[in-house]
Order: sequence, then C-alpha cells, then structure tokens
Amino acid sequence: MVGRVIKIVGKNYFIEDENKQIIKCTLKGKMRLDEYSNTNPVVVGDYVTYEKISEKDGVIVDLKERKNYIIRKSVKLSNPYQIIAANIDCAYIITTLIEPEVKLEFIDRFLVTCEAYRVPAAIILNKIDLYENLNAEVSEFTQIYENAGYKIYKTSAKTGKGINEVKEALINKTNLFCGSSGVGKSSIINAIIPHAKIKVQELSKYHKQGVHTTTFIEMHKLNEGGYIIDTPGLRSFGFYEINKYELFHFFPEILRETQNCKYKNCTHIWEPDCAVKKAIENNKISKIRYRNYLNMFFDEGKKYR
Ligand SMILES: Nc1nc2c(ncn2[C@@H]2O[C@H](COP(=O)(O)OP(=O)(O)O)[C@@H](O)[C@H]2O)c(=O)[nH]1
Ligand SMILES: [Mg+2]
Ligand SMILES: [Zn+2]
Repeated sequence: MVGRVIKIVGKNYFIEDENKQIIKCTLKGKMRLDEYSNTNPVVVGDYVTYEKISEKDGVIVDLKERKNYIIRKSVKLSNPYQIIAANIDCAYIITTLIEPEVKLEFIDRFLVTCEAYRVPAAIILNKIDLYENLNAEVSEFTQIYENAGYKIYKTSAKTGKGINEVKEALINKTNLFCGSSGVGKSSIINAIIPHAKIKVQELSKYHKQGVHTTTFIEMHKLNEGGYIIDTPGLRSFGFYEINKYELFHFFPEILRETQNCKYKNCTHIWEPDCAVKKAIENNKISKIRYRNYLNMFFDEGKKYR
C-alpha cells in the first residue's frame, strides 16, 4: 500500500492512506538509517510503501522516488544535510520588513536552493499592517523580487488582507512554508485553516528563549484540498552541494543576462565585458541581489551557518 507521510514525531511516521485515514507507522529496520548515520531517510511529503500490522498501525518498507525536495546543510555536526520536505508544488518564503527585519540574503539563499532543486517558489510579505510608513521599502522589495520573476503576495494575518489570494493559490497543491521565526507563518496558516489552531508565539518571547529549537515539521490539510507544510523557524539556510561556479544559474535575472558575457566561463565578478555588470549599471539587476550573489560565492567552501 502507498501512503504519504504527513507528520513525523520521533520514531513515529503518520501516513495518510488512499482513503485519507491516518496510519501510524515505524520504519522497517533496513530503512532506518541511510548511508550517513543519523540522517532520516523519510521526510514529510514523501510517498512510501507500507504494510499494515493493524487497523491503525503499520511499517514503512520502501520510499517512492521524490519529484523534488528542499535540502539544506545540516546544523547538526553529525549529519551533512537535512531534507526539509519532499514533493513540493510551491515553496513560499514568508518574510517581513520589520518585527522582525529579515535579511534579504536569507531570502536569497532560500530562493537559490529552490532554483537549484527545481522547486517553484513565491514570496509572502507579511505584516503589511505595520508598513504605513515604509512605502519606499515595500516598493523596493517588490521591484527586486518581481524583477527576479517571483510572485509576491502581500498579507496581514492580523487584518486578513491578502490572505484569500494566498489561499486560492494553495488549493490542491503541496505547499511549503519557510521563513525566519516570528514572521507569521503559523498565523497565516491559522488564517487559512482555522481548525489548524497552531500555536502563535508572542514576538517578544522569540528573543528571550531558544524557541528556534522546535524541529517539528507537519503538513496541514486545507478543507478545499491540498496541504501546507509548516516548518519551524529556520535561522539559517546553508547550501548543500551547490557549486559556486553554478550559483548564478539560480538567480533568474542574472542568468538572463549571462548569454551576452564575453567569456563563456564568466563568473561575473572580475571578467571584462561582463553583461551582468552592465545590467547592474543599467538597473536591470538589483545591486542587493548581486551583492548577495557575491557573498554566497565567497562564502561557499567556508563554513556558513
Ligand atoms: N502586526 C502583525 N503581527 C503579526 C502578523 N502575523 C503574525 N503576527 C504576530 O507575529 C508574531 C509571530 O507570529 P507566528 O505566527 O508565531 O510566526 P512564525 O514564527 O513565523 O510562525 C505573533 O505575535 C503574531 O501575532 C501580521 O500580519 N501583522
Ligand atoms: Mg510558527
Ligand atoms: Zn559575466
């Protein structure tokens, strides 16, 4: 029988079967660890083959091939990587301009990973109720990421503004929600799926305690069909096996220009007659995105956490 992993709690894998029933499974012994010790071979979103041992319990015996997945360098030294979720139709990076202020490099790292692993991505700019005096900042943000080709949803989980538009886009798809702690991921999910009732933290508490340690990843079902995978606040997004010489492929607006570079192996950093640098001068590529490209280029190989 084939089912889909919708929640993992310790050694228990909750699988949704073809009849939408939930089966609590463990992993068959041979599946427990892959070639790297400690790395979980099955993630939320995976389709698996399982054998039933009772009405509501089973054993996972095999993993189906993944359409795609989001992976990052693990923050634990014992694991080289962490796969966050698999079989994703669209990954949303949820972000805010203030409370908290999210560094654009964090967003760009997430977007680069989506491009590299062929996961369609979009952006949700949340807490727009707080941006009355930030018109210029909102415009700049919008311009940068629309120019890069990303759809931007502007929402307020507090007032409900823009929430329906997001919801429409999510229906009948598997959607991943990622973002720093405190940007409002859980609040948006609660606004879209009222029965989800996910715990929302007071922003002030994020700073006081180590709430970043929640490692629970879960899929929430939309009544209308489809899922939202809520990830705990990710503090960092280290690349896993992204070659720095290929990095520019994952900035769509940079890649667009590169065909006119003089040198085929141009890195768009030192070379003369570089079309990317010309495009920056002509404001066709954002200086901020280019700066983040440079930071990532020089960071790779170095320790990045
Ligand atoms: N003003 C405002 N506050 C929000 C909004 N969305 C969430 N918050 C608040 O931001 C804090 C963090 O929200 P939460 O959903 O837990 O963020 P998460 O860590 O990304 O899941 C809570 O205090 C929320 O009430 C919004 O659109 N506007
Ligand atoms: Mg949350
Ligand atoms: Zn170039």
